[in-house]
Amino acid sequence: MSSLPTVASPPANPLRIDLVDASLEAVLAEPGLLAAFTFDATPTPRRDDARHLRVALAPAPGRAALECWRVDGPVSHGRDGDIAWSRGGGLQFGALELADDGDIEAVADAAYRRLQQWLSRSDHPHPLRIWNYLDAITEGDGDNERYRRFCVGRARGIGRELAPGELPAATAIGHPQRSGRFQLYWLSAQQAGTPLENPRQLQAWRYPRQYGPQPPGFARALLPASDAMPLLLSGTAAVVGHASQHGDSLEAQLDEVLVNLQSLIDTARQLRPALSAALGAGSPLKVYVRDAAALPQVDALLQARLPGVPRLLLHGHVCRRELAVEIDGSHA
Ligand code: 3EB
Repeated sequence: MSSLPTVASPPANPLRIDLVDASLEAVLAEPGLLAAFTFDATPTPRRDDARHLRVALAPAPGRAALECWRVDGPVSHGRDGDIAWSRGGGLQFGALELADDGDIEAVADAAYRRLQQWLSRSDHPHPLRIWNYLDAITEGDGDNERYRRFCVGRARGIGRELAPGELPAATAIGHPQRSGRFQLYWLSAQQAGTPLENPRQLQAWRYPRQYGPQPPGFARALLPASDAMPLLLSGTAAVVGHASQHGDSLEAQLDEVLVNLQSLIDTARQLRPALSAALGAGSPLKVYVRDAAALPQVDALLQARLPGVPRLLLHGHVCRRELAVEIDGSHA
């Protein structure tokens, strides 16, 4: 019996996501820099480099906050009307910000219509990961709550029902301070990935009517086609089944979130056993905390639970009033 030689081919879609302590100017000078994010409560939009996005969320005091996405270059970038984009390594970053005059349903409809149109004409047509940041996310009662209106507009803008196998991973978080803007950004790829669900949670697209007329269309995580890319974790809160847990305890919510994240890693490892078995140095997390005064407590709890895991703490509102904390990130 002769053994076949193994051919080492370069990874098709390598992406590295890191939280770094560096200057924005230094990272924008790197040839393989796909996107850089800074976090700042009241940023003014800047138009000097399409790869730089200022997210309107304040970081925990005293923390330098810079998130970088890097590919094996080269990267090109530019603007196409209201969309800022960059592409390289089989991946594409895009960002769209629309003025939000208060009708978030109409704003989300317009934004997703534009996104769908843009992706459909793109050679990177598969959205892997989408972030949504909007003002006053839990303002309004019942079906008039802005997050629920956002879900209605998002679904209408997409214009067709997505099959479970095409759902991207996503985050939807509220700006604690009114910015007057809806911020939407995404990572898309030439190759589609595999959306994953969490066995501890009901699929969000199957949420019952009590959460609004339009269930949110996202997958709990997404495994990109290339095994050189990390698992992409959606915004994860203390939801089990469809119900919020531990409304009276931030600490218990945080622990439930960590169980949910571990469950997603376990699920992903059934498909990709080479993924690390637990959150670690290759798992940068963004931690959204509703109450700014609780940021030091959450920081201390995470330092104790996950000392080696890079984290960025942000003041952000979760889309259900009773939820105090949500975490998203990636896992290599
Ligand atoms: C949840 O589990 C929390 O509407 O795109 C998390 C991630 C949440 C994405 C979205 C909402 C979204 O339902 C909320």
